[in-house]
Amino acid sequence: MKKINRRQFIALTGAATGGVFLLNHLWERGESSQVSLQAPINLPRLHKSTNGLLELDLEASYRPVKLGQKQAYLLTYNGQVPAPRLEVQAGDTIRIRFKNNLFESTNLHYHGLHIPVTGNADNVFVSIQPKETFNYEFTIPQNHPAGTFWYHPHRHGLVAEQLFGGLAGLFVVRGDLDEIPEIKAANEEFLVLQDFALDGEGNMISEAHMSIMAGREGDLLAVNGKFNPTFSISKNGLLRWRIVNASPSRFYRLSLEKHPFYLIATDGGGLAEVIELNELLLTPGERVEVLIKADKEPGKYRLLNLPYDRGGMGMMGGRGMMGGRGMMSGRGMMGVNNDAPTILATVNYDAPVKPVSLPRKLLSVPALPKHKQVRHFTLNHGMVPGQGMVFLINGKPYEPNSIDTQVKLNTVEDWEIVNTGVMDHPFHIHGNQFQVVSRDGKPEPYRAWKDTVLVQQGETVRIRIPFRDFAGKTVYHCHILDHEDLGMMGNLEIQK
Ligand SMILES: [Cu+2]
Repeated sequence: MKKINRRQFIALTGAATGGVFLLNHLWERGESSQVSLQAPINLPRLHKSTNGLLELDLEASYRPVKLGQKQAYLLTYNGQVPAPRLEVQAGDTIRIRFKNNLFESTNLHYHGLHIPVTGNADNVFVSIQPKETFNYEFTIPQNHPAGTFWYHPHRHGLVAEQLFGGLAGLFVVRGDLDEIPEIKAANEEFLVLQDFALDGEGNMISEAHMSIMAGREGDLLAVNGKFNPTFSISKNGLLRWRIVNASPSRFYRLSLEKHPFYLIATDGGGLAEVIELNELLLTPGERVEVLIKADKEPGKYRLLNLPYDRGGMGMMGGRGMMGGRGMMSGRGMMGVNNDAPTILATVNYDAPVKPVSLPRKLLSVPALPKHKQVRHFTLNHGMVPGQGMVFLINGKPYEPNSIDTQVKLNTVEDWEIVNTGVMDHPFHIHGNQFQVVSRDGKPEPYRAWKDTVLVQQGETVRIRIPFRDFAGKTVYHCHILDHEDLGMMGNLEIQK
């Protein structure tokens, strides 16, 4: 049993903001001068539905975990970072008995799933207090696309710190995409990309030391909780990677030495045909599925994360306090060098493999019917008296009790999202997948289902979104989760 002191407790609960009341309360009651860390637990890393049902207990708690060879003290689901993978099929019912053993309130968001946004389903307005349990229950629609989705906390004000603590796991819906012969034959691997900032003892570094305005980043880049893991390609010659960016702020610009990526799916599922790409830019929340062909000299090839400048705000910005190259450069506090590629993983094949073909056709991605309504959203930041720096949609910071956007169920709308600020903002909408129509007036080269789209500094992105099946209140927001916590979110009401 590890004991931590008050300073460490403040660091791990991020008590500088939302947790401060709870923290003082806890300490003042003198429950103990030390807060206990729970012992490691050993639970399944994969939960699959059987006979149409996936039932499990999920506990959020602060626990010791191994990150590679490093001892770390993180926020976990069932003691794991990343959290256990959940796998279901369309039509399945999911029951999660969720227990909050954190020191602050939390909840679960099922990112990308098309399920009810109300009640005990994908309801971000639920707030589960410490020691409370909550029973999530929902059914995946019969016509739900197969794809790579994920779950993470979405308690407004605490989202970034809880995700940065490690709370994220994959939620896979299996279906038609998995049955395409070439895809079925490929080695399937999952890559959960997370970054962490730890001190020498493995404790999370306090948010007071992070660049919250830019969006916190850590210098430790983990793939499935490991540093530079190796993925082998066996004789069948094809590797299928299902990748999620589960970092709160970090963008990943991925490149595999000497190998292109063959994109087969985006956030909401399969494409119509394979797209060849030399680089993949994955902003927080986004997922891709790619095939990799083992058609070069046998050997080891590095998966690199290349530099990417997502903008900044002068003093507070991404280039740091010291003009970009000093001790404080980068967005974390650990002197992240933004200019050098980082090795994330290694791909290995020992022997030559026989040439394999890629699938010629994937799935149908129908065009959406012409929009009835165009809405405009402007993303920026600003100062609000008493609140300091806030992030804004249409000039306003998030107001929990207001309805910012009302739409009608079973309609299709075009949303035009303009970024007038100096930082990139990945825009995420809950509950329904959309298609990107154009960027700065240039038509998107291929149709794909998305729930998160990057809107770069100065850019205008137009998306087309159908509101299907489920009425109720939900949200849209920037998926740099510090920006979301600092106001860049709006309430969306889908009316019957
Ligand atoms: Cu943002």
